[in-house]
Parts: sequence; structure tokens; C-alpha cells
Amino acid sequence: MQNINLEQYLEAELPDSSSENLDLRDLIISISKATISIAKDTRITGLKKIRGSLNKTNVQGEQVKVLDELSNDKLLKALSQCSACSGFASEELEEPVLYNSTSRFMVVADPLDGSSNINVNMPIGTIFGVIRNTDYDKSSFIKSGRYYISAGYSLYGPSDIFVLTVNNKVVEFTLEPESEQYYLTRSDIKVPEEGTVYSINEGNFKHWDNRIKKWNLSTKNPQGTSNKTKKLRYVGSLVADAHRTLIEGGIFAYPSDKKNPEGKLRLMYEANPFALIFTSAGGSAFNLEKEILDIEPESFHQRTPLILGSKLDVHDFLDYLTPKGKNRKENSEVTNIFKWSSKSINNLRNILKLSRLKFANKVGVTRGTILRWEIGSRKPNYSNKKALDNIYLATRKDLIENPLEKS
Ligand code: FDP
Repeated sequence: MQNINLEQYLEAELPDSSSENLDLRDLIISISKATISIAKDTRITGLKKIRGSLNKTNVQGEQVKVLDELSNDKLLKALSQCSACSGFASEELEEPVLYNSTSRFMVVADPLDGSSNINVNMPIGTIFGVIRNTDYDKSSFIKSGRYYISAGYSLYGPSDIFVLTVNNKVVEFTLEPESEQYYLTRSDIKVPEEGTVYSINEGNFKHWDNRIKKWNLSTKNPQGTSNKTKKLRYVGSLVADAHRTLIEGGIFAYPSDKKNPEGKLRLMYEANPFALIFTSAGGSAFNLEKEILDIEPESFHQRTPLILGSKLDVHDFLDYLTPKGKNRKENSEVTNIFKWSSKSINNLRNILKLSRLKFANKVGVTRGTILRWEIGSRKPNYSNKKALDNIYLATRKDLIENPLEKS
């Protein structure tokens, strides 16, 4: 396993047969190179005098650290040179940057996550998500997590690692510093069904809803009456806390509270990438009501509560809010699936000016199936939806309107 580098992994996972795969490979390599350069900075922040703050605040009113800005610049530059990337949006930019409106993908990122840990040499990271460019415009950034095709993060810690999800698989690479190459060190990561750690900022206890207080007390079990005690671990860098949860299981929670009524973490470049990674690895990712991937965003920098981790632990937490999973749904379809309804299928066929038979041939089903989808008596399955995605994306340059938006 040691000998497979990131390029080789991507060549096998995203074969040359499709130009979309080639674009995605290019994009991921560009991001990974920027993270290698950021990793080099993180090794010597004290020596390079880059562990302090700049005299300015970002769009969220938070103090910008020198390393925040350096990391953002590195991603911005790397992506501007990648022809597969149509635009970049990040925590450090008030507005997304558009390079080329017709390229296939958009990138969202938190260039340097956990910045309050820079000054004390604790783990920090870079988080990113890759979204399909469906609208040729900045509005492509404001999409639910179901539109993300890939996501990942770098964790700059004792080792520098790069965790990636494509095609529903989650893998980890470790940076070999001399050759400056990422090598595969964990393949097919699966979140354990239940874990022994809970991770939450307990300093916020007094601001929590009573039901969250109840969950917390039961989890830490101060009376020693329950047998479900867990250990507390909280680094305060999302990348580090989430990575431990991904590998060892358990729960990471940053709920909303009286101080942060919307939650603290950002939906587009913190919660959605981790939600895609956890869901792909068989774990769960919710706000306090629904799956993170199903949240329809209203603005790019919006915040959300984030509950991540082992299925059993996340559902146990949610049971304190909505007893016994009332109306709670989980959808394991995490790859490039748009929401295909009877109306959007019909819209797509009409825009392409195809008869039901011709359209059916393109999708690989019968004419009758198309009819049933369009009248709503049957729904496309997972691979049908992938075929519809591909038809939509392959012809998207000719599409004036997005059929998905009209459903
Ligand atoms: P930071 O403020 O240091 O940038 O996204 C912000 C974040 O770190 C996350 O990495 C981390 O999980 C969380 O905030 C920590 O917040 P608290 O200090 O409020 O616990």
C-alpha cells in the first residue's frame, strides 16, 4: 500500500475514459500541491514569523492570521492555473472568484482551519469541497452538499495527511516530506458504528438547550449509574477532532446555542465536505434536524450546527432532540446525484428536444420507464440518476436553463 502515490490512486479511481475524470484528477492534484506548500509553512511558523495575526478581520468579523492569508493565496493561485476549475470561494474571501465560467468544477475551502491553534503549535488543516459547475455562475456555489462530487482535507499534525473522498470511497495519504509526495496510508476508511469518545466544547454548557445538556450529562455519566460513559477529547480544530472521529468513531458536536444561534461552523466549506466524507465512510452528519447534505443554503458564508460521527452515537444524540428518530431520514446516496424529479426529467428531455424513445436509448432504459418517471408512477434508481446526471452534464453547454432548477 505504501507505494501508491496520490496520482496513481487517482489514475486507477478516475480512469482516462471520461474527460470529467481527467478534469477531476487535475483539480485534486492542484489542491494537493497547494496543501503540500501550506504544510511546509506550518512546520516553521515560529521561524518564519508567520504564527501571528494580521491587522484585519475577515468577512465573518474574525481576526485574520498570517497563515490564513498565505494558505488562501496558495489555493487561489494553484486553482487559477487549473483549467478544470471555474471558480474558488473560501472563508477568507468575501465573494467567490470566477476564473472561467464554463470549466467543470468549483472549489470551496477553508484554507486554514483551526487558526486559533496556530500560535500554540497544535494540529490545523485545510478543508475543501468540489462542486459541479451547474449554472456557469457564482450561484453554482450556493448548492446543497448533494452537488459535491468530491471533498477532502489536509491535517498538519505529527504527520501531514491528505484525506480524500471520490466515488464514495474515503482514503488517507501521508506526505513523504523529502519527495514531497502523498502516499496511500489508509484505504477504504469506514467509521466504526459506535465509538468511545465524545468531542464538544463543554465551555458552552450554560448556553446549550436543556436537551443537549441532558445528552451531555448522560454521556459523561457523572453519577456513574450508566454503562455508556465516553471519554472527552476536544482539540478545537475541526480537522483534528473530525479526523479522530472518522478513524476511531464516536461523536463530534458543535450544536447551536444561545451564543451562536445558527451554530458556529460554516456549511459550505466546513460542514458539507465533512458530511460527504462521513457519509461516504458509513458514518452520519446532521444539523439538529436533518442531514447536512440536504440543507439548501441561502448564502455562501452561512453557519450550521454540526453533529458528526458513528451512526449509533449521532442517532443517540439526535434522540434527545427528536425522540426515537421521528421523521429522521438518512440517504446514503452521496455521489454525483442531482435531485431528479418527474418534472426535471421532463424538462431535460424537452430542452434536448428528444422523443421518449430517443431519450430512453440515451439513458439506457425503455420508453415506458421514461413515461412512468415523467408521470411520477416510478422513480429512477441510483444508476438511472447517474445516467441522467451524465446526460445533463455532457450537454450542459447547450442548455440555456438548468432543468433541475425548474422542478
Ligand atoms: P477556529 O475558530 O480556531 O478557526 O472553524 C473554526 C474552528 O476553529 C474549528 O476549527 C473548531 O472546531 C472550532 O472553530 C472551535 O471553536 P471553539 O473555540 O468555539 O470551540
